[in-house]
Amino acid sequence: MNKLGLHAFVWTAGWTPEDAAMAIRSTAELGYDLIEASTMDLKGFDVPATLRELERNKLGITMSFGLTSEMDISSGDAERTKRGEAHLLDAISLARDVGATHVCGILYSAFQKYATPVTADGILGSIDVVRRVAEKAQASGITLGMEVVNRYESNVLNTARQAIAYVRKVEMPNVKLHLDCYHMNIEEADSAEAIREAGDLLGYFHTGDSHRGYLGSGSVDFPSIFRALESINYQGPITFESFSSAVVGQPLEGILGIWRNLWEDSRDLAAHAKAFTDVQMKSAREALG
Ligand code: FUD
Repeated sequence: MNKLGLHAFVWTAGWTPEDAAMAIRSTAELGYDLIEASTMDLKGFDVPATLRELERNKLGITMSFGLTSEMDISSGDAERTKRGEAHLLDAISLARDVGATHVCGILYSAFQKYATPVTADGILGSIDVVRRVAEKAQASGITLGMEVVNRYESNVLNTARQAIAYVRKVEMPNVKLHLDCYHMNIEEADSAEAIREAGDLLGYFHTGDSHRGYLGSGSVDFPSIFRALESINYQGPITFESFSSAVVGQPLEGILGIWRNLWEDSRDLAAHAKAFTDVQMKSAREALG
């Protein structure tokens, strides 16, 4: 059974004990199974408060983030690669301490717009680091999701096919693809076919519409996406992600280009996404029966 999740930025860009309590309680109230905490900054993360609220609300947790340019493990630069590896290892410790099942996002490069393509050495360096990080993650039962993002957010994994090749080279059972239909809508010729190609290598899935607003109000073909997920018998998390300038703040606002409000009411947006996803999953199950 897929666990349904909600990205914490639907509620708040912060993670003070008060932010965490509000985001976790609100996510659980709407019937989600997990919250995806965005851990761009590991230092501000209050582990005891998070654990207490997760327990109180019977909610699971996953984590996501992207590396900064100073931590770019695909840069081919020894210092930056070392900083990136240290950061990834710290993130795994944090994930273990809060009981996160998955750590995902742009873990393989910087999370930014690049001006030049990645080099072959850069990719090999990234794969080596991710393999070592995955070994530590494996000891705590954590799956790593390599998020395939559009060309403006990384120059390494922009298509499912690139990610399949990357993950096969990492050769760790807990390193999987993390696909997101917002990004796929930009880069893939056929998003449903890309999901089918990923098959068993798919470990995490983000839903988001073409403008990152209300699900179903943009141009993503959700019925075909959910049928593809059903056809590969995908059992991993499905997390809804949406960004509005009312919440997001820097650095994500700048990286993602969130310049306008697509919604005002977090609760209404999140409740709608849950109901929309339930309907899509049910129709896909019935269609493939
Ligand atoms: C970025 C994206 C996100 C990002 C995450 C970081 O475009 O899709 O999934 O990696 O929000 O927490």
